[in-house]
Amino acid sequence: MAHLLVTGGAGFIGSNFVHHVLDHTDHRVTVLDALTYAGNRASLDGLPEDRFTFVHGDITDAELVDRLVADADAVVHYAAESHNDNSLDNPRPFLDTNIIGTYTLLEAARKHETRFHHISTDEVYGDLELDDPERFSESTPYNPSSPYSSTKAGSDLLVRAWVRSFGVQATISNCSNNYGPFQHVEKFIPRQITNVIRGIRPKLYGAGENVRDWIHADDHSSAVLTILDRGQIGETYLIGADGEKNNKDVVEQILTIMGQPADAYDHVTDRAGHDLRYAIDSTRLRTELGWQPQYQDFEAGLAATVDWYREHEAWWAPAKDATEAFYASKGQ
Ligand code: NAD
Ligand code: TDX
Repeated sequence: MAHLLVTGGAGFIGSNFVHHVLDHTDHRVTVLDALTYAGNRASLDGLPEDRFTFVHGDITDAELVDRLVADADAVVHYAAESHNDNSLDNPRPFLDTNIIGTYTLLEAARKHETRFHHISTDEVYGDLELDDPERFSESTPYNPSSPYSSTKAGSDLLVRAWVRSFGVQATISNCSNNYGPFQHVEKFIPRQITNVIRGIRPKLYGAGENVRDWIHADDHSSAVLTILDRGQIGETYLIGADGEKNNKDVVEQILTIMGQPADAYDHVTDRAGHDLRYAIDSTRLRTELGWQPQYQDFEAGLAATVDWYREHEAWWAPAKDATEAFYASKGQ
């Protein structure tokens, strides 16, 4: 039994991880989360009180972070500003949380010699042509496009430097696009599902040919637990489930699952600097650490996600109008 400090545990992937850990291990979990617009305390309702503690606070608060890291066996660092469109509108919070926040945690992990796992994204590698036979691997050079992905790339490099210069016991994972329950309505899949529920037509950026490599959030969680258990200190592991789909196909699948005509969506203004394609080669994680994804059927996972949003309107409704007003102001 170990005590994990999970930063950003009230967000989408962090909350899925906390549920996964409490369901599948006997670890104790403390969540540190600032409850920004993206954090939702309700995503952590009903967890066992003897194994779960919630701390409302900021990862840039060095004194608080020091106290919490001192008390943990390992830190799993999910907290971030995570949305590309927000980073194009106002980059500053991305620097504060993704760079200074990661630095603050690393300093505490260094001081207390605490095991550290850093959660990152495939977006640090930039993008691929649609017909490129190569996928991203651990040796792909960094080439981020957006303020979001450049601050994630910066945070990854800080972790590598703290491993090499100070001997911090850290691992890094870079994962592809996640879907599943508890994802904020600003993101592509929940935005379109909740649009259809509200009678709004889905909005596709540009022609919709951009490809994302989808993985269920629960598979991301099992991969992170595997790396925590068996990952080699100082190493990076790419997490992906061979789920490449273009955005147009995903919107059409959502409409079909929800009983609407497959062409009942609008094309809207494209994202500035929009990455064309992400694709992950997760061979290393599978062969060296023996991890396998469980959700191999994207359509079934998507249908379950549609059901979740239909059944949890009280969870997402408070954020919906403000999110759509933001997009409307950008012509999106
Ligand atoms: P999210 O935006 O849903 O959640 C982020 C959480 O961090 C929120 O609960 C928020 O309140 C918290 N937070 C933000 N700033 C904070 C601060 N300064 N101090 C404390 N807490 C703070 O994000 P997500 O989609 O769950 O992503 C989680 C992590 O996974 C991020 O590091 C992201 O880069 C990475 N990632 C995401 C995806 C994806 O598809 N969403 C894919 C690969 C990697
Ligand atoms: O309304 C939309 N219409 C649309 O066509 C939205 C919100 C998005 N899109 C497109 C843009 C992308 O090509 O859908 C794709 C997915 O968009 P997002 O959900 O914003 O995700 P993305 O930009 O790919 O980044 C996500 O995956 C990697 C997460 O937000 C990041 O945190 C993670 O690092």
